[in-house]
Amino acid sequence: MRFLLVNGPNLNLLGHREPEIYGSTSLQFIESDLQEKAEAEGIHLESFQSNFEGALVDRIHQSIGKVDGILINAGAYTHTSIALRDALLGAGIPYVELHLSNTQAREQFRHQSFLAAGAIGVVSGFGVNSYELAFRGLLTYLLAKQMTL
Ligand code: CA2
Repeated sequence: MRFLLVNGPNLNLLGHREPEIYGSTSLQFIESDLQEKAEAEGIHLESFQSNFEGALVDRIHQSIGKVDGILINAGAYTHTSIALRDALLGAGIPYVELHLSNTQAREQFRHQSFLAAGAIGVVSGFGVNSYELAFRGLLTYLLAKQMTL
């Protein structure tokens, strides 16, 4: 199976700025660590980060027919982007929304997600572990689906 990990705006700053909020682990480390864990499960994982909404939409379109599942931390676009929601639903690829922080415990404007309703599930609030938890959730979901085919 093939998975795509998508990270949205400002997540390239992880580990370099505001470690008291977002921790001290870099995105590069998160990506390579998850790639190793995916490989151990026989999953090919590709990663993509952009600060541009349209680039994220394009990357999701490019994955149609090429990946089996998507892990997405859309950053602030989670709370604003109907374009990303339409791209994910239009692609028809099962996806898990994930966040480092517990968005429900933060400002009111972070409580709304345009992506959550179409997702298999949402993982939020476990820091960098949210990435692995989301990966395990997606994998378990897709393996269970394969068994029923
Ligand atoms: O908790 C998450 O993973 C978020 O997706 C992070 C977004 C935020 O807008 C969402 O509401 C929740 C912000 C990412 C900003 O990342 C930074 C990392 C280091 C320094 C500054 C920003």
